[in-house]
Amino acid sequence: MIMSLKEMLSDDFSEEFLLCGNSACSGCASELALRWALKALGSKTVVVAPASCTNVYIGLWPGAAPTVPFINMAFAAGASAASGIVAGYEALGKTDINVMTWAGDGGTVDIGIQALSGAIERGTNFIYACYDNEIYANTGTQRSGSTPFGAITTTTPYGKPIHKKNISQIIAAHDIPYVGTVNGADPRDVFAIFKKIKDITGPRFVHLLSPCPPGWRFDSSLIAEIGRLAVDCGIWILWEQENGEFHLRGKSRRLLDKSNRKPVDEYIKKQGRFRKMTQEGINKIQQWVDGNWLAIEKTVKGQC
Ligand SMILES: Cc1ncc(C[n+]2csc(CCOP(=O)(O)OP(=O)(O)O)c2C)c(N)n1
Ligand code: SF4
Repeated sequence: MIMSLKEMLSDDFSEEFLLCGNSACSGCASELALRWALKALGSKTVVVAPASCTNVYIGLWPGAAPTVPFINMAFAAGASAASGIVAGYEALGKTDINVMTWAGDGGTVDIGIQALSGAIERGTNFIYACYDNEIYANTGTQRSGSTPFGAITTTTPYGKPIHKKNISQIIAAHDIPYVGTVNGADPRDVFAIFKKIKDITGPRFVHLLSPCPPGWRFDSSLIAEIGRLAVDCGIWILWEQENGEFHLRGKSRRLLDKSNRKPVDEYIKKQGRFRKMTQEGINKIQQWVDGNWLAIEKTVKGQC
C-alpha cells in the first residue's frame, strides 16, 4: 500500500540511515531510493554495494553517508558477499539483521548475474535490490544489458540496437519468495515495498527504475515526472510475484487496458538519451511495450 505524505513525514521514520551532504548528483533516484529503503528496513541492516555510483556517492569513512554497516564490494561479488554475511550471522545465531545487496544494473544483469543466480538458488535469506539506471553510470555512461533500445551511451553513439534484458523475469524464473518492481523515483513506493518485504524469509529481489539526470539527459527537477511517465506509459510495469503468485500493483493495475496507457513518446521525448531516435524507433519501442503487456495479460488470465 502507498503511504500518504502525512504518514511518510511522521516521527516513525524520521530517522536517517543515509545522511545528506553526500556526493550523489542532484535528482539521483538511486540515492533517493536507498535512503527510503533504509528507512523501511531500519538500523539493523547491513548493506553490500558492488562497484557502482553508490560506492562513490556514499563518500569515504569517517565522513561517509550511511549510518548502518556498509561494505563496498568487487563488481561481480554483490550477491556472494551478502551470502557470506548471511551465513556468518546464521552461525552466530543472529536472526534479526537484514542483509541487503544494493547494486546497479551493470552489477546485476551483466557482471553480477552468476553470483546472484547462485545466491537465490541456494535460498539465501537476503534482499537483492537492483537500481536500474539503464547504464554503467559511474564510469561515464556505457551501455549495459539493461539499456533500452535506442538509448545513446558512449558505447552506443547511434542508440542501442537491441531491447533491454528482462532481469526481473529471469529472477522470477528462480521461483523465490518475492520478486517485485518499484518506481525508484517515488519514495512512497520504495518505502512501502521495503517495509513489506523486510520480514519475508528467503531471497527477495527488488528491481527499481532509477532515473539518472546526467546519463539520461534530463533536468534533475524532472526526476519524479520521468518516473511517473515510465509507469503511466507502461514501459516500467509495477508487478510482484509472491510465492509464485503474480499480480500487478499500484497504477499498473489499470494499464492492462491499453487505452489507459500514455504513448511512449511522451516519456522518450523528455530525455536527451533518445535524441537520435526516429519515429520508426519510437514505434518499435511502443510495439515492445505492447508486447510486454500482452505477455502480462496471458500470465494474469492463466492464473484466473
Ligand atoms: C571487474 C571490474 N570491471 C570494471 C570496473 C569499473 N567499474 C566500476 S563501477 C562500473 C559501472 C557500474 O555500473 P552499474 O552496476 O550499472 O552501476 P552505476 O555505476 O550505474 O551506479 C564499472 C564498469 C570494476 N570496478 N570492476
Ligand atoms: S550518475 Fe546517475 S546514478 Fe550516478 S550518482 Fe549521478 S544521478 Fe545517480
